[in-house]
Amino acid sequence: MRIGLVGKPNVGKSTSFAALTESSVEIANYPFTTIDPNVGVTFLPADSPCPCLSLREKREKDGRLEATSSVDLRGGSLCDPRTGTCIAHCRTIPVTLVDVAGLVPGAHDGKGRGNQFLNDLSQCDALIQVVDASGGTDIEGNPIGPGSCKPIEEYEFLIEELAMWIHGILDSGWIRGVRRVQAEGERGLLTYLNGQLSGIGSTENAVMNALDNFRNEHNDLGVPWDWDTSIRISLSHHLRRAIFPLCVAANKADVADAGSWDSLSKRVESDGGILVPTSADSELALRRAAKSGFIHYPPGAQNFTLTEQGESSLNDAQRKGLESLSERLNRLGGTGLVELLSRIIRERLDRIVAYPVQDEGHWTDGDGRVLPDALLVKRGTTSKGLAYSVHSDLGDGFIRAVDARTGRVIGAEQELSDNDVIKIVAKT
Ligand SMILES: Nc1nc2c(ncn2[C@@H]2O[C@H](COP(=O)(O)OP(=O)(O)O)[C@@H](O)[C@H]2O)c(=O)[nH]1
Ligand SMILES: [Mg+2]
Repeated sequence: MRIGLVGKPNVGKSTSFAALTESSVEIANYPFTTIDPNVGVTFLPADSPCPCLSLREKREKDGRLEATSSVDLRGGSLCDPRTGTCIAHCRTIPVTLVDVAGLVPGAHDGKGRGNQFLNDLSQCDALIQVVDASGGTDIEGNPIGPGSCKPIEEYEFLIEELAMWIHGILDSGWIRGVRRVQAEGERGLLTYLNGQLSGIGSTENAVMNALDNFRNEHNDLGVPWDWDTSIRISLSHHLRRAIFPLCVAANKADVADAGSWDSLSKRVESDGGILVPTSADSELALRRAAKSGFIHYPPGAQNFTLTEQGESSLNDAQRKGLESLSERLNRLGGTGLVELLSRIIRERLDRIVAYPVQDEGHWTDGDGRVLPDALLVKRGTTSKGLAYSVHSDLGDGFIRAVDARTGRVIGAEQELSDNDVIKIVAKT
């Protein structure tokens, strides 16, 4: 799973990236800080409690385990995640994040990092456009007074760049494509479009959707070889929507007027996206305070609490800083970043979590690790599909699967549910 952060310079992409991946990247109040994309991993809380909760309940009931003690630093969790953590049965799941810089006017024409930038985007499963909800920077990222630029303009600017990029790709083979349509009809059009665009992440389904909407918008299209540039640009916009649906972080919400993102929010939602107001700055401050041991701030929490160390060692200035941060969080309902990512994965990408294990009794892998992996899979994935996402050999040798919660054998084509624990039996 790979999610890209994109947007004009100086909106808070690198701040979001640094906060979410807890890594250090350059952050500055001037344009063009980032040249190459930063790639890192963030850990998002799973929606459902980790299955190690069920293990604990069963063992406590059988008298094999004492109830969780208040000094247990893991809050009762019994699993042993290979990546991420699990505290009080709140399991975190790794997601790759990319801070893709280089959006400048004319990127589709090769300006700035141009096509390299656009290619970086096409590697992502979903894109988050970070916009400056406070309107304090112009379209090139230069600081200007707050409220002097509208966030909706940033959104329109990006979708325009993406659509024009697609238009350029289509145009370069249009004559050849049209010949194919003359020979093969609608099927040829679909094959041509998907062939041209599969390199930037299109699928036949996406192209089909785009074509349906495109035809609904225009009554009298005529034959493709008569389509002029404006019709082809319109087609490119529909393809953009299908291939690069955008979600939006309305960032710097802490200094924006309430409601300054309302019209953009409506627009994004009518385009099938999600908008969440965010404060990347606050998330970064919170992650740092948590890393230093001053506060408890589990990922996705709407606010924080002071730790014992925080209570005893913070100086007055630090305490004041945290107090105002807490007020801000109450006002905004959290920093929004983890909420946005989680909603994209659940609502836009339609992912559920599955836990493959080798031993259906102990829920361990071959080395005795309890519930080692939490995998994000598309809703509708079958048990055999899960086998393939663990390893292609496991998929090729698939014999059957076992639902480790019930002990029942399940067939290759059975669809998984969120939070399933699955043993796969395969020929080796
Ligand atoms: N007030 C406020 N400032 C922010 C926020 N996020 C980032 N900034 C500031 O915006 C500037 C640009 O941030 P940066 O992450 O480098 O932007 P990028 O060019 O999009 O990567 C820096 O001065 C940040 O401190 C936020 O949520 N609120
Ligand atoms: Mg940056």
